[in-house]
Amino acid sequence: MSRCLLLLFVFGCVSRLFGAEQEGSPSCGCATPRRADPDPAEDGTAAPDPAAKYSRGAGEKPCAARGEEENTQSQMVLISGGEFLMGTDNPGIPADGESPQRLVQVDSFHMDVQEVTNRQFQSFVGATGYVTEAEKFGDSFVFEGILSESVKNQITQAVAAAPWWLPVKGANWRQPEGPDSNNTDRLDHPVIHVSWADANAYCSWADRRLPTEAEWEYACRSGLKDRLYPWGNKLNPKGQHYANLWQGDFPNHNSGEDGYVKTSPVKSFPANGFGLYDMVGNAWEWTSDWWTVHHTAVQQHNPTGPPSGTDKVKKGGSYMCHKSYCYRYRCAARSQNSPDSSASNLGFRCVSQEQQ
Ligand SMILES: *[C@@H]1O[C@H](CO)[C@@H](O)[C@H](O)[C@H]1NC(C)=O
Ligand SMILES: [Ca+2]
Ligand SMILES: [Ca+2]
Repeated sequence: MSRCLLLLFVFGCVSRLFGAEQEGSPSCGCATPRRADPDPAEDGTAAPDPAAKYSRGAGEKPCAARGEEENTQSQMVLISGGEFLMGTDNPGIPADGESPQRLVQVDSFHMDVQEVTNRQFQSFVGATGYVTEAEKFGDSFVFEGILSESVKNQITQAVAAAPWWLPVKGANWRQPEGPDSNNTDRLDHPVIHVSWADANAYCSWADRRLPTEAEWEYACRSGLKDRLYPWGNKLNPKGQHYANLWQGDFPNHNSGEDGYVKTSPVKSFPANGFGLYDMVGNAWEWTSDWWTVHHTAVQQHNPTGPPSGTDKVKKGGSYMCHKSYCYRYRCAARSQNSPDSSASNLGFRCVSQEQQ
């Protein structure tokens, strides 16, 4: 958790500024902008774990909600441990730290077959009263192309490097495009506008956790070696769409050839070899790792990323990704956001060591 956010809890609200993403490729169309941190924490591990109070052991959860909640949890699949080549020596976006390709071993774990949905997140909020960071801040980033004219007209502030991202007052997981929208017809779509802490709190409540980047990438590759996508090297085998991405000219025209111009219901596209859906595309997915672009080439076992940092790693790209701007719907691809960021294309899924 950033110190900025910690201050919010301790001293009340500090004024926040929005800033464009400073690092990485300037042509990066998919990476969402961040909430600017006026006082970046030198040590991200110093903050207490805000998720702890939502874990099952915390004892504050109303019992009545348990039954419903149990039924809405994602199915999980066993991902048998093994070794794989993480990253790539042919990076699509070198500045993102996709290389070097390196031998990594991961132990067995279980993974949600799908992104966490609005329905699932709703049962978490119903049981705990959890309030997301976007709701506390009062705004979240929404892609301009999916906003109504009336909401768009009220916004004066834009992000210079990525003008298609607008900070929308009242945008949050319940109101994905702001106050004149709702998620009632999208309960089986991935929850979006959730920060890293929100995602971490959900997984903790479900007796799960966020995947490490290595676990996520191992699961994405599903046993295939040196392939770009979870299913192989061809984006559209036999003319079929295998993920919810962007077709057309980014950011002006999304033809929706794959059936969706925004998020899609989870499991709308084929699963990968491990039985996991939407590993690339639909919503970006938070991981537990802090961000760095420097990786050791030495073989690693269950790597967890740097001990501290200012941004968290997200994987898989989203419905906004097109090769021309955001060639990040590959298993090796990666991007970053500050942990308190939220946006209309960023979600998560959970993993667990034990069978659930
Ligand atoms: C939710 O939005 C839809 C349109 O997208 C609208 O028809 C419906 O009335 C809204 N529901 C609520 C409860 O506001
Ligand atoms: Ca699409
Ligand atoms: Ca995804």
